[in-house]
Amino acid sequence: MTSSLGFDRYLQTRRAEIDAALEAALPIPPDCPPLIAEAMRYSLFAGGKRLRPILTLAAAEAVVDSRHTDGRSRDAGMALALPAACAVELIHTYSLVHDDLPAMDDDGVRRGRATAHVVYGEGVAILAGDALLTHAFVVLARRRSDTPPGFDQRRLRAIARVAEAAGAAGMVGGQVLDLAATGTLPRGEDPDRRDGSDEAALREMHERKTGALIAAAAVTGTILAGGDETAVAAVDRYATHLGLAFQIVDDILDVEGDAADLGKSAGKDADARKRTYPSVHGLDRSRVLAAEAAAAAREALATAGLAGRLAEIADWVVSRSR
Ligand code: GRG
Repeated sequence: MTSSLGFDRYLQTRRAEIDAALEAALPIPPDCPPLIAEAMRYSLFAGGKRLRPILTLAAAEAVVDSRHTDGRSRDAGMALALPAACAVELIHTYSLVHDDLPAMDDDGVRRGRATAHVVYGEGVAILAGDALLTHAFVVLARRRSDTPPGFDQRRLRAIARVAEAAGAAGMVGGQVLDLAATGTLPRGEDPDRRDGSDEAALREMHERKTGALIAAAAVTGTILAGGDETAVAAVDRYATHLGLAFQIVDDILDVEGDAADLGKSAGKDADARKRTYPSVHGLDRSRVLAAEAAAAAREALATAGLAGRLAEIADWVVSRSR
């Protein structure tokens, strides 16, 4: 039972649960070569916040709690969301491994340790990212014997949502916009180089690059736990605002944060002359925008009568220092 815990303890409990599920879900030799198993674990268990899988579980929890079920049904409902929690963290970790490559952001530190390509070389780092991404769908699609009747429909819907969020319409598309915006692509007149308003371009890039997976994390938890369409729509709105708040804070932390706290290099956005919330709006206005987005996230929950930890997660996202 996690409903009576303080928020920090709640996060710790959820992280332990997610880490145990990830550990159990990862391939091990002889099912795969030892090196790829090691490289996948290296980046996955490097101390990430686990925001996305925590969102998945918190959304599932909000759904099961809205039904006022007994403890056993509550735990069973939550367990249905655990594969999606693992899947979004696997995909998120893959994106970090690839983002840090010399061909992209070329970063040497992530989650407080040397990046995967520094330790394993570029080839293995690319393959570890590929394997993390692919394995996410193994975990999501795997059938368990104890799932309720009709669950396959929910599972398919969750798979489609996660795939869309990770692909060309979501994270991959956002990363392309990011590369195009820094002007580093070989083509002079790139169609993805946006000349319109800075604000609209910035928003689109973030909605795709980080917002889509954050929204998918929360929505799949809602779907798998059996939430109705009102709950799914409300959580979708909540997580879309939350994703924006998260990204604004990420941009602020890149200016003001401490590299040791962040576990990655700070000041990279300014060095790369990237368009960010502080560069477009200034720091003070960016803080106001983050707070407004978090408030809008909380309001979205109220419309569906969803309680639980999602509102506290919105507060955490804007008050975090890493
Ligand atoms: C390579 C397809 C591909 C995509 C990369 C998400 C992404 C796209 C790149 C990450 C670069 C970056 C720093 C984006 C800003 C927001 C972000 C995703 C920060 C890292 O997420 P956290 O703070 O990290 O949740 P932890 O380590 O705590 O999980």
